[in-house]
Amino acid sequence: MSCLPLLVLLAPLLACRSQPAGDAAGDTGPAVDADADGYLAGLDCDDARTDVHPGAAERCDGIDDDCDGQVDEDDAWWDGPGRYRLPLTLSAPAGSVAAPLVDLPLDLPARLAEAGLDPSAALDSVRLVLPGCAGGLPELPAQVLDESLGLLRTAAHSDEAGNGRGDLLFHWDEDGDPSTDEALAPGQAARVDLYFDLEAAAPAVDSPLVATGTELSNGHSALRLDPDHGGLISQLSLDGGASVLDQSAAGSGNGAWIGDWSSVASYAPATLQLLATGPVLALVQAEGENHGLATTWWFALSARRPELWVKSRFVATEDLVLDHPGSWSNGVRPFQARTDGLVGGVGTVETPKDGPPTVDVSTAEQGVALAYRVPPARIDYAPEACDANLIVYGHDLDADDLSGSLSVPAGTAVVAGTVLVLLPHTGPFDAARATLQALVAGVEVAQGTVEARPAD
Ligand SMILES: [Ca+2]
Ligand SMILES: [Ca+2]
Ligand SMILES: [Ca+2]
Ligand SMILES: [Ca+2]
Repeated sequence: MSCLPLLVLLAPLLACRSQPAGDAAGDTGPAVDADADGYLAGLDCDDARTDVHPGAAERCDGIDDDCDGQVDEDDAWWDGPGRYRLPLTLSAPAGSVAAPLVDLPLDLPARLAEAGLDPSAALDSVRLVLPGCAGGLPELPAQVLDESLGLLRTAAHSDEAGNGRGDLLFHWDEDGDPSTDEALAPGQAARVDLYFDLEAAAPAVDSPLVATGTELSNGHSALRLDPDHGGLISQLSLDGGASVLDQSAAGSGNGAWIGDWSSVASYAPATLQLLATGPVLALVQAEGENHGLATTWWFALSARRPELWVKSRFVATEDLVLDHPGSWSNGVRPFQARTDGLVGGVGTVETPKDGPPTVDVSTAEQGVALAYRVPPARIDYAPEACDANLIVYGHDLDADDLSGSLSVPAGTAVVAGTVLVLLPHTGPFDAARATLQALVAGVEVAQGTVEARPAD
């Protein structure tokens, strides 16, 4: 084949490439750019506005800003100053929970770097907006935990403050109106857009959360923690009713308990510290030491839900030996409770095939249901044991044989970080079972790709 026909074909293309861009405007309209936005009138759907042109940010303003023929399409940008947007897709658990709490681990520098963008955005510039101009792009209250605890997730996670990594917490709210609680239907997916790199502060939010170092309440649940007894729960009540839970009065121990009947956490004082408060979540840390274990508990209550989240971590402060570490009487207990407000209540333990084990103690009027969101490595239930209110126990130690004794060097995380959900409820457990299981399953969040806002 000769090269000549190919050269003949290429000649017009080469000629076009050498022309100034403006000379090509004859095909698309008059060679004027009245608003000087860089787009000639034939391409610009409004040549009198510099903020309207192909590639401009589509905003919820009743006009077609980006000249694609669609007005206020679904991916329109929030009319705030945020430079970046990260689409989030929420996926509902199998059960239904009104206004479920969502905990999103967030690493902004990594997400920006993936998109080839400036990775310096600050974590505290994050805002959440419901997409869709028809809904008015309502902003959802959100809260960032820097130096994250990985609150609703696995092992303890400490993190340098101010490095753009942390946890974002919010409640799903379909209409952005916190006076109404909507559920994600089982299997439903929903989108929220996370905007960041904003200079404007988030608007103030009325939050029902009240938090001190020793008490948390939100209009649903009220929690009291006792610093003289391990920092543990001395009262958890619902809707002003009687207490459904009391750890500090437990006779045989709470929390860390390793093979010594006298090692009762509630006999040891603890230091309580309010780590975070509102608008979404309040979080108290209780630190203590008991029989060779440094114990830390985190108690979290959110603004719109009655359940309490309890995370625990126990670390050996000296070389320890656990005798019979697989035995319930000598294992480490991440949680134990008495339910003094439920005298006459009967414990119900369920181990369904398709969900997490749950425990409930209820009267006909009220009760408290419990299940692990993040269980310890070993978990068991002993409702038949001498203390009928022993709920769950276990530990995270990795050992081949838990039938003998187990050496635990100082510094070992005996319980590396469990997360228990406590759901106070009215009526019998039947009414609360599905909610508890959905809480344990949690809302899944898929992060999309970071987008940079187009220029106006
Ligand atoms: Ca224009
Ligand atoms: Ca628009
Ligand atoms: Ca458009
Ligand atoms: Ca609502």
